[in-house]
Amino acid sequence: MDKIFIDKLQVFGRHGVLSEENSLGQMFYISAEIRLSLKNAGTSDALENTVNYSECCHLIKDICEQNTFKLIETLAEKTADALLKFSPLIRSVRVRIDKPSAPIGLPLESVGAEIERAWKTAYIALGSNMGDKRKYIEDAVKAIDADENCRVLRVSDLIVTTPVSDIPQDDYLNGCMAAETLYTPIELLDRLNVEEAAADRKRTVKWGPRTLDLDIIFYEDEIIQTDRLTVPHPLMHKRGFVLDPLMQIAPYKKHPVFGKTVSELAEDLKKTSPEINL
Ligand code: A4P
Ligand code: MG
Repeated sequence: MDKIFIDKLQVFGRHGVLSEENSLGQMFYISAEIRLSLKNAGTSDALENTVNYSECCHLIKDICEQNTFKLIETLAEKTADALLKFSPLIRSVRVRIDKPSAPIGLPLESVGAEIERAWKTAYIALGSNMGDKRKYIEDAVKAIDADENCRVLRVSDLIVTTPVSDIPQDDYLNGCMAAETLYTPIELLDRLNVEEAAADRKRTVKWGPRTLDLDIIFYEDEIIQTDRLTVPHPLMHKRGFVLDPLMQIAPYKKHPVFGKTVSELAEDLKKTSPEINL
């Protein structure tokens, strides 16, 4: 991808584990690659179609000068985070911190840290079958969109579905949303759990009725299996209440394990379970 680059911006800072580093300070060299499409800027010759590298340099300088971190990792993380939020045009960043005068007592040119961070796209299933179902879902979507680490891209219609469960319960309202996020998958799950808790979600019985259920269906093309999180969601391909709304916003999104698009998975489900209304 195209990029704006900043090479070894020199900034005085007081970052370090040793107290002398915090009191005396030293010079840091900060480099950044800011990835975005430069096509529109190149064809229009208009500054509003790109990011102003001077502003980015000042942003980097302010973060370095106005904070005292123990670790250059933290300085890199804060810098990457600020750059990613600086303009919606920016897709990803690489940040490198060089600390050539680090108190090591050995001859070296530089030590440092380099990180890469990016906006990631996640698909999240939305469900509710208690109380004011629509309000629970809409409030959660609004709260996620208001989070500075998330941007809601698309939301499907909310559809009424029959419960898939042995436990008798009310009909569901289901939907799906696509969002860009700076959260890792587990951070995103934690963030969704906060919204479920805010909706007073009680986890008493599995597949029981709930005020709000927010499940991660896809996170980029990542395949994750941990105690707390399985992505893609392990049952999504068997669930009309997920595939139906997901079809509206991402019919061509490919399942990274099955290698099939959402619309192909919906076709398969229709064949194996014709009773499901897709
Ligand atoms: N977890 C693991 N992977 C994920 C993931 N990708 N996204 C863990 C979210 N959570 C994930 O979830 C149980 C545990 O799954 C969590 O602790 C989390 O760490 P939960 O939300 O507490 O329980 P759940 O929702 O009952 O379980 P599950 O397996 O997510 O079930 P589903 O698929 O959500 O099914 N019928 C209709 N018509 N519409 C519905 O929305 N929903 C369910 C619940 C049943 N029947 C339904 C509907
Ligand atoms: Mg769930």
